[in-house]
Amino acid sequence: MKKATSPQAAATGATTEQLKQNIIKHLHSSLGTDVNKASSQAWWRATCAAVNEQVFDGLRNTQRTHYQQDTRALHYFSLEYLMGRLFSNNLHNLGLFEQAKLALAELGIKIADLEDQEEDMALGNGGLGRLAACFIDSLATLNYPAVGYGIHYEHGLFKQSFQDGRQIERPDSWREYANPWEICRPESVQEISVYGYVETVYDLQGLMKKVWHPGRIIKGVPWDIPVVGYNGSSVNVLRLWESRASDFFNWDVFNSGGYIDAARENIEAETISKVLYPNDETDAGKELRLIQQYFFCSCSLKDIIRRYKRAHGDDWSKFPQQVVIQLNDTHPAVAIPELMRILVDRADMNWDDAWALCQQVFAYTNHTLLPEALERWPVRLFEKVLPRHIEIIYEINRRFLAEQVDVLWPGDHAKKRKLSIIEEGDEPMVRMGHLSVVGSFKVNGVAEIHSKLVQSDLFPEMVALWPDKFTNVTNGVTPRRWLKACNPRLSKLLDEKVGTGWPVNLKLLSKLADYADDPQVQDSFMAIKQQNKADLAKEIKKLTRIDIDPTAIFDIQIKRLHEYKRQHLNLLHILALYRRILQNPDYDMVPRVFIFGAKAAPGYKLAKEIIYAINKIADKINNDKRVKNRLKVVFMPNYRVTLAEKLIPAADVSEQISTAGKEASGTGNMKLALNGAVTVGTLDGANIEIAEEVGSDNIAIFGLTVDEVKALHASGYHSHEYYHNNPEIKAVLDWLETDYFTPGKPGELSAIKHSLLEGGDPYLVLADFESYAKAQQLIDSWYRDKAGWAKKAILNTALVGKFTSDRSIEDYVSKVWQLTPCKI
Ligand code: GPU
Repeated sequence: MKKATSPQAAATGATTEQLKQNIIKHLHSSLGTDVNKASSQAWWRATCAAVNEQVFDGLRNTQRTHYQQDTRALHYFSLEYLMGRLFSNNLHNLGLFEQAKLALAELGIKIADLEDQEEDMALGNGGLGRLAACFIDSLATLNYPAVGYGIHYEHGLFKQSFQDGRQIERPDSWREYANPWEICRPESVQEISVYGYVETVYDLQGLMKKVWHPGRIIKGVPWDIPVVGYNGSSVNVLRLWESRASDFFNWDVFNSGGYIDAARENIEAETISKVLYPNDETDAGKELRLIQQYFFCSCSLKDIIRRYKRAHGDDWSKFPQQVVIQLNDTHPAVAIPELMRILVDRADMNWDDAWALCQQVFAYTNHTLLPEALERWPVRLFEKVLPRHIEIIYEINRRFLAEQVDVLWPGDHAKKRKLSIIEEGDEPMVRMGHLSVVGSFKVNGVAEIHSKLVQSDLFPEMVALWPDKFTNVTNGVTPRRWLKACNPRLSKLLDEKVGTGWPVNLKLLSKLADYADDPQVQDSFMAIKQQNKADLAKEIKKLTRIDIDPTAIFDIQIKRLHEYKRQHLNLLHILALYRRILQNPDYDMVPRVFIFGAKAAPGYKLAKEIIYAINKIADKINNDKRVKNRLKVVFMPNYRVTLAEKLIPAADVSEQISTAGKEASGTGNMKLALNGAVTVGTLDGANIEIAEEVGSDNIAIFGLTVDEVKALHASGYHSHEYYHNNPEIKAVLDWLETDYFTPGKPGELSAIKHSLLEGGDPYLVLADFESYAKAQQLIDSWYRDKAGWAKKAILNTALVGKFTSDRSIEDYVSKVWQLTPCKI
């Protein structure tokens, strides 16, 4: 008997049919092809176009509502947005994924094949850029008026491949054949200036004025990427600026007969947004990078001011009420003197009023304590590129030192030297962190411990000056992408056990804890993990030709390659296991596959040596019959958002092993725990808060604490002692110097050993080795107890609801932004 169709199912049927017709329509009218001969590319583009009909409706409604209600809005300034693919994310957030899947199936198309047509939008390096992407998803989902501002890089993060185990970089051309999700907005073009000189002039009243005569004018062309909130809430925008030569400038050169010169000027202007700097947490200090920073900050501020003036004219009094700007690290800190310049030089506001306004608008997030990542620009570079801004920075600094520092610490020159925005020396430098703190009304770190260290170690005097300025907002990740879309099997189980509200109320997952001991739920949960692992095993075979046992423990370390993240600690432990197996053919261990994903900055030598070593050692171990499949090592090439979405649902063990005090927060740790992986981790960054949430039975903590790290450094750390006192450490380090892993070429892997011994082991790899190996033993013994492990995995998923980026955004709203949601 035929079941009566529910109204909901009927509506779904209608959308499916509608989608189908729309896809065909776009195949014809947008792609100029038809169902019989369309390529997967064409099908994908036609489907995007069909989906965009709804996206653009939502966008128009949202923008109209925000305009009519004249809402206060957040402006997120970030050099990086690591968006990944938008296809399935947009479908999920619009609630259309199942319908689209069905519609395409009826047309004989597998949706997964279409997903693979899309290039990742990789306009970022790592955690900082991905955080920005999660935040704009949450802002739209929670109906907060917000715009993300950044750069429309022509080339995102390089693509990685391996040649004889060494990293090769190739350019990323994500929009070579156009990107269906972006809209160019020529009506909102901005022009900005760089170079030139500053003239001092006096007006009719005899008042001094500074006039900047720019050396070059550059056009910023905005591209808007709609950001679709979950459940058809708001559709916000990510506005990315592309640089072009200004028409005015071209015309000028052209008229003077310099046709070739004009072409060259074009190329120079276009260079600004050409490529993302691939350095993660290192200050490159290059002129072009400073110009990138200024270019997008200036375009964005002018865009904000244009919108404000449309509603409020020349009355600046409501500006701080309407506008809040979040600086994603110090990369956009030049926005502070730029707003001062606009107010003082262009709007003729007096300094005190302008500064008061500025200090109500900016807030700054610090993402690292690593000294090499704290941005400093040579004063002489600033003088050349932004001659007016350096004057403004000097004036901000003069007043800060006279009116704040000298008042609290009268006559204390050491304090002034330490707090000055200008660092004195042979090459005077602008300290962008200092500038950011002085110019902002709030400063936050990204996990509890990190925020404490920002206050105690990085800016203690600033805290003394402004105790209320400093706060914490622990990072989070969007559960829409990092659970619902990437792990559909687990999502379905969660829908059944805790209801369907969890994607927007992640704390609901805690209901799953009630089932942690339920054998049936344990079986379902682990069966899902097993299926995800089988899928990943196939992917690994496809990408690396390596066969792995899908029932082994999948132990995953995915993140940028950095000494402080200690991929080499993981590697030394792998070598120790391998050695134990060779020394004892019956060595008893649960089979384990160690999986890495990591890009190294192209100029970071040791990081690249570590990649090479992992690949060489993997090669040896994977082909050694004596290992009998107890151990496999896989380095997945070209780690990126799309690969993370395949790895994370299949992880049993999550490696979060940074030296305590070095990882500001981490966010991969959250994604892996959310998908039921058990963390092996140090008490660093957000690991500490994850441990608090899941409890000590469900996480393997090891290693020195922040205080112990400090004490060890203070008392004098000698890595040699660990080398001489621990035979296993000595053996594996010496092994690296032989030609065992690189036949005929001894010493090819010795860079790691040298950095740990002669190099002094700055990240305490050897000091933490023994404790790490013990934690790994614990994981091994835990895994042998099937029910016990299932319980731990379930509790990880159940108890990490805190780490949704929705919670982070609500924290920012209440502690920093003071926004009101605006229902569309
Ligand atoms: N982070 Br600064 C980056 O990914 N890139 C950077 O340039 C800087 C920081 C990361 C932190 O290392 C990581 O701990 C944190 O979770 C992430 O930012 C987001 O806050």
